[in-house]
Amino acid sequence: MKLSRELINNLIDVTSNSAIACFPYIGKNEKILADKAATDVMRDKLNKLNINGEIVIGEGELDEAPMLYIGEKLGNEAGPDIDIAVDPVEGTNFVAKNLPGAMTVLAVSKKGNLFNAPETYMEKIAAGNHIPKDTIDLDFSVEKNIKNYSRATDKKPNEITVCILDRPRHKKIISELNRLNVNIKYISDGDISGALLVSDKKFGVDIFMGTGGGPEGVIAAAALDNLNCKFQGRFLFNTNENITRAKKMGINDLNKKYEINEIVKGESIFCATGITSSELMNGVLKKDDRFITETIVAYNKSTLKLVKKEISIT
Ligand code: VTB
Repeated sequence: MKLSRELINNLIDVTSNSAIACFPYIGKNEKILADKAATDVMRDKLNKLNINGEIVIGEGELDEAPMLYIGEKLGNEAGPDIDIAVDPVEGTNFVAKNLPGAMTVLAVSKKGNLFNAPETYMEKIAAGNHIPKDTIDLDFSVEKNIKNYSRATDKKPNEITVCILDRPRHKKIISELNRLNVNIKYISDGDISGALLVSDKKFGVDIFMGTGGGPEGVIAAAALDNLNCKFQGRFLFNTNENITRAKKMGINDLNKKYEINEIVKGESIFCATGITSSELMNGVLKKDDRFITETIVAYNKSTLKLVKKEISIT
C-alpha cells in the first residue's frame, strides 16, 4: 500500500482547518481555548477520513486529555491502517501572544512505523542533507560536532549557525558554542520548526541541537526523514513515573540513541499549517469571505512543499 495523494490532500485540509479554528484566539492570551479549538476540528476532520487510524502521539493519555489521546482510534475504518502523530497547536504561547511561529502539525505513517514516544524530553541533533553521514552525532561533544561540520562544509565556526531552545538546561552547550565562536539562533518555543530550519540553506541554520519535547522530536524526524536530512534523538527519563511509563511502552534500553529510521520507518507524510507567520510559512489570513492558509508538506523523500489553500468562511 502507498500513502496516497488523496490522503496527503486530506491531511492538508485537516491542518488548514485546525489552524483556522485557532484564528479567533490569536493574541487573546487563551492558550487552552486555542488548543481546544484546534484539537476539536482536527479530531472531527480526521474522523471523517477513509482511514483506520490510531493516535500514537497526541495530547497525552486518556486520563489526562479528553481529546486526541494516545491510543484513540480515528477515521471511518474504510481505508489504510495508519499511525497518526498530532500537535494541534505547536507553540501555544505564540498563539496566545500573537508571536511568529505557531502552527498546527501532524504526521502519519503506515501502522507500526512511527515511534510511540513517551511524554518526556528528548535530546536532539539535526542537520541538512548536504553533509556526509556520521558528521554529527549525539555522542560527540559540541566541539567535535562543530569541527566535523566545519570540515564537511568548509565553513569556519563563525560562519556556522546553531539553532537551540533558549532554556537554562542548555547553558553548557551555549557556553561551548560561544567559546567556539559559533552563531546561535535562539528559539523560545517550537522546536519542530527549529529542527526544520536545517532543511534548506535559505533558513540560515546549519545544526539544530538541544533538549525539547520527545513527541515533537518524533514529528520533526518524520519531516526530516522525508527531506533526507540528519536526525538523532535520545529520550530522557528522569522521573520514576517516566521510567515506569517507558517500560510499559516496551522501551527497555532507557539510554538508547535513536537513528532517524528507528523513529520513523518507511513512508510517512508530514504537514504543518501556519497559525501565525514564521520563516517556514505564513499564518492564517482572513480576506473578505475566505481564509487563506499556508501548509508545508514533506513526503516521498522530496523537498519541502508549500501549499496555499483558500477556504470559505461558512
Ligand atoms: C519544545 C517546543 C514546544 O516545549 O518541545 C518545548 O517544541 C520543550 O519543553 O513548543 P520546555 O518548554 O519544558 O522546555 C514547547 O516549547 C511548548 O510545548
